[in-house]
Amino acid sequence: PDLFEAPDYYNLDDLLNDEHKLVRDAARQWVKRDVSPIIEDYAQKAEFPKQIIGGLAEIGAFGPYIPEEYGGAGLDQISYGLIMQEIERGDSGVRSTASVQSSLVMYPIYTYGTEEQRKKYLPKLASGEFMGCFGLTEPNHGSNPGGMETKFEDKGDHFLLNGAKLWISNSPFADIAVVWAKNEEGRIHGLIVERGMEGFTTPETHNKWSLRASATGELVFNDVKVPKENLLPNKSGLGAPLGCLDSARYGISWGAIGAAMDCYDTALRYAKERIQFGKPIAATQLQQKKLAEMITEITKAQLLAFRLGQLKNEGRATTAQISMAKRNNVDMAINIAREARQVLGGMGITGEYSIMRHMMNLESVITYEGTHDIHLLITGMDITGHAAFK
Ligand code: TGC
Ligand code: FAD
Repeated sequence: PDLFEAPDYYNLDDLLNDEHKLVRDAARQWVKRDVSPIIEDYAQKAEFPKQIIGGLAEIGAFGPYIPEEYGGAGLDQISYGLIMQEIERGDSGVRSTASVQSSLVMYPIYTYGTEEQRKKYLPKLASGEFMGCFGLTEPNHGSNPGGMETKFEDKGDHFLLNGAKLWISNSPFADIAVVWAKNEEGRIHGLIVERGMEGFTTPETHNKWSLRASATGELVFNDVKVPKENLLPNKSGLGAPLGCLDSARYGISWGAIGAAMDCYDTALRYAKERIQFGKPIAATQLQQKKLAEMITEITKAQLLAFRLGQLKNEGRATTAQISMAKRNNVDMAINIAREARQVLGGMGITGEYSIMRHMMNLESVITYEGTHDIHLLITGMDITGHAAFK
């Protein structure tokens, strides 16, 4: 990791301002120092490295674009993207923790919450004192969250919540959960559920071959009494959770570039050093094809993410534009991981190098936050006007 040089084939740095570079470099240094040296071990152990929570907060990874008065870093969307890129260069599971905290927990509290909720939760989430998770997916409803069965009833002085969520990042250790559930009329609302509420449990999901350094689990609600002041009042309907996904998916479109960069950088260095048949394998046409295509795809993905960041800064990025970038960039990264692994031959399957871990992680990234198929269907709907998933 000490030798890492970020690919920047089209001089993208010229388009970044001083703040972007400062934020990016701080994140890069931190990942190099505190994440890369330990992450393989934690992935092998299938454990989230809790000791990095403070560091994530320090580099502004918890609420990068949340205003400073609520403890956020007050940065723009390009800085947010660059932070995600650098973190995912280390590990997609660590980036997941940051994505969830920022875009799926702080964003809905900031955007749909009351002033009291903002003041109560946001500063603690920004500092990492509180960790959050986001419960949308259910055992019977993944790509189709609108069919959710988790529900809450108005009991006068409180709500009574029942149901279950599956595949929830950070759930096993989260202090709070932003949970999406239907009221008596079938309308979706967000509720803040706190650890310790009676009837609320968070069993961990074991035996994952992917995203092993991130904790994943369930959220189970058995007659949980949720205080009325924990309802997010300012938006309801499926559009509320989908609005959070727009922000997280945008961050992932940058994050995937980080994983791809690390695979490319590792493969390039290895190819230059590895001698077979009396010459570096980098001097063979077949390995050059792999490496040349990798840098081409990374460059295209960088331009897509950068332009999307500009549109986001102007408040003009559409859901369909975000879907295109998430889908393209994650697919780009997983393909690069697969090719890069082959460049390393047998060494590519070991934990001595990061490539196989990235490759396995990206199998989750291509599925969560809307599968590869669903994002294609969102693009299809946008250009044809027909929703093929209905
Ligand atoms: P549809 O009828 O299209 O829309 C329902 C309502 O929502 C509105 N809407 C949006 N609003 C804001 N932002 C968006 N992005 C929106 N997209 C749609 C829409 O206008 C409508 O409003 P209204 O007022 O007319 O009711 O909904 P649908 O049920 O047909 O579904 C559309 C579909 C399939 C695209 C959507 O359900 C979808 O995106 N499915 C994928 C599910 C998904 O992405 N789940 C992710 C779970 S979280 C996660 O994976 C975290 S991973 C951890 C990490 O980030 O690291
Ligand atoms: P399904 O929806 O059952 O899809 C199965 C297959 O069918 C997929 O290939 C899909 O593309 C395809 N398919 C579905 N519908 C159609 C259609 N109409 N046309 C064609 N093909 C279709 N969720 C959260 O709420 N919070 C989290 O923090 C979170 N973290 C996650 C962490 C990990 C490690 C993973 C793996 C998942 C996480 N998820 C989380 C859940 C994730 O968002 C879902 O797995 C994802 O949305 C897909 O849902 P599913 O797994 O139920 O697959």
